Amino acid sequence: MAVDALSKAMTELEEDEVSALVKSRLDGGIAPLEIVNALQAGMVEVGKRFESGEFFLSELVMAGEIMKDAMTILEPQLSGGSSDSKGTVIIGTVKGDIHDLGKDIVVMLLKGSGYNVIDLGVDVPKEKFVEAIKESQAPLVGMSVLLTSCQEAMKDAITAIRAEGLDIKVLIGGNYVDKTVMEHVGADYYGKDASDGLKVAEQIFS
Ligand code: B12
Repeated sequence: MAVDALSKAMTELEEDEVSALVKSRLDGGIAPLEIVNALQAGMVEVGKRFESGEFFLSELVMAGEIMKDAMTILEPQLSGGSSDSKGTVIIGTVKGDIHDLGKDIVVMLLKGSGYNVIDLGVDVPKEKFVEAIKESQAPLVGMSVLLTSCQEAMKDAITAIRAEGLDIKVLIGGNYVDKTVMEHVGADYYGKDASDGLKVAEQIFS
């Protein structure tokens, strides 16, 4: 199958080409989440090249910067939607993990769909999740993880939340997250992408 031009430009770290394609696709009426999917596919390839030693950390950093610029173009479309508040969702990337681009897309989409989002940022310790849930009384917390080495930190955070007896649903997401990870860490839901996250929120707040 032919590789999408935007995915390819992302993988090849062609900064100008990425922003030009993002803009032209938006102008052409392509859905922002479809554009995100193409960027994400390009990122997965960047990850593979990093893993195989073809790319170094500097290229990973560069890819992150290019993605951030693309998200700046996409943000008004993703988070500019509704102004009414459907409820509060807490979200954060788990302790030890500083990847935030995917989480930020989930945040944008939830905001754009009318949710109030408390974004705890990255490298979030379990205590911070617990504190934010107690303070806000939110019924849903989202956790993001990209490093397999941080899966236990996610489990610890969920265990800490359950130990407090808090009435909250836990939604997890990240590049490798699936049903097995969800069951292992004791989460209630998992999402493969931002729109899965939105579907879970719609279900909980309906
Ligand atoms: C860019 C990048 C970086 C950037 C991050 C910049 C930033 N601000 O986030 C930088 C350079 C900082 C970085 C650092 C590192 N990285 Co890195 N990184 C990547 C890369 C290439 C892309 C990630 C990304 O942004 N993708 C684009 C977004 C849009 O996709 P996404 O994150 O998957 O999010 C989507 C879904 O997963 C989902 N989602 C995500 N979170 C959530 C949450 C919820 C609730 C829901 C519903 C959905 C959801 O929705 C999103 C939108 O659709 C990945 C490769 C990959 N396969 O993912 C490696 C990767 C994750 N990194 C990796 C590694 C090893 C590292 C480092 C350890 C490298 C090093 N030697 O220092 C460090 C770790 C730093 C740390 N402590 O966290 C490995 C992890 C391997 C593993 N088994 O754990 C990967 C997989 C690369 C690889 N194949 O080797 N990285």
